Amino acid sequence: MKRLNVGVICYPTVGGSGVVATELGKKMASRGHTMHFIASEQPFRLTELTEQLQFHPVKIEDYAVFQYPPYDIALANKISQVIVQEKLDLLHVHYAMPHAIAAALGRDMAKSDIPIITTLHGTDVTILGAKESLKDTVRYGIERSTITTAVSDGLKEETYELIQPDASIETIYNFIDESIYYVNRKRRPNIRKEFNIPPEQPVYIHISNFREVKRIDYIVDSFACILKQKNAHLLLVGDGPERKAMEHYVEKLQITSSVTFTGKRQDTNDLLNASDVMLHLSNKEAFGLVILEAFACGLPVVATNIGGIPEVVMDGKNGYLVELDEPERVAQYALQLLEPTQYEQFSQEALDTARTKFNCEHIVDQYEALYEKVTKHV
Ligand code: GMT
Repeated sequence: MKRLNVGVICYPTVGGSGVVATELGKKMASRGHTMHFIASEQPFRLTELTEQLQFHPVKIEDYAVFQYPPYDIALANKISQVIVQEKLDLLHVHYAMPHAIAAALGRDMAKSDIPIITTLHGTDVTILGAKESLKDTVRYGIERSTITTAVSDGLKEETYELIQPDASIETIYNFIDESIYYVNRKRRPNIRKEFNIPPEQPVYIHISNFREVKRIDYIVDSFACILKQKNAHLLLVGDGPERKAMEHYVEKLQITSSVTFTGKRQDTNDLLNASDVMLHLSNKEAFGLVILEAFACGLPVVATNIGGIPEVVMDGKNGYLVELDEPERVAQYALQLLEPTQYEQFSQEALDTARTKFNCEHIVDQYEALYEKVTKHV
């Protein structure tokens, strides 16, 4: 297919949508396309810039009359400039708010009819799109896009329900680059030592941005139920608004010696390999990229039956699904999974899920086919 010049708009900081945008960009670059990332900072996973992977920073102007610096407008302005300067063939926007709207505006500013693909990632619809103050804006962003994709059928359905756009939405699942993950059954003695975890003690892990939707309190409650039956350790990896409150909660439950808040870590691969089971108990989740990362390291996952999660976690196969606020049941499954025969079976199924249903090259093919479709007449 023709090699394309693609403008990619995404959030540069830690977060699944930025990770997917960057990993997809890298894969597209390796297929010969030139990817132009347009963002406020260089996306954190975009560690190397090349001829095929370029970065265009958005400069945010402040001025005394502004109550808030207008990032969305500056982004649209940059998009307009990059469309012209780099002769872009298409824009791929990740996370509708405000990126889809800025893309539509930037395209108008450039007097261009360049196609826009918008990928919905989750809270752009389920939280922001659900607000009366933003719903029309999200709908506008979707309707002004040439094609809209969602990262799960669950998110697609929720978008139709909440936003009712006059547009069809296609599901393209998330992926991870399976080749960068590994399985190490020796369970990383260095990590266990760092956190004072005895060699044979089971380790549960949760990784997130510690926002309310991640329901860390539910994870802690479930872990407290596990502790009533078995000595174990909980690694809470990441940082965010809920962290302080959760540290206090763990103290209140008097389980501090069994719980480690690691903060943000780069070595999540090693942390996963030092662990046995992931707990992911969000009350909203369009996909749950971190679940795929756990699978790629052979970890089964106990997760909530919410949003797109049941499309990733197959109950009784690669993990277990639970409803909100049933910590006893989470504990029951989490302990059951440690039983060696069951563990091996679930672990193998988890690996297979990451490598087949969410196979990276297969998903990149689907995006590339969309790129080809929307640029056919360009
Ligand atoms: O969680 C968010 O609010 C933002 C977003 C992000 O940038 O991490 O997360 C969403 O996109 C991820 C990548 O597609 C999905 O794996 C997450 O499930 C989704 N988060 C939610 O729906 C809560």
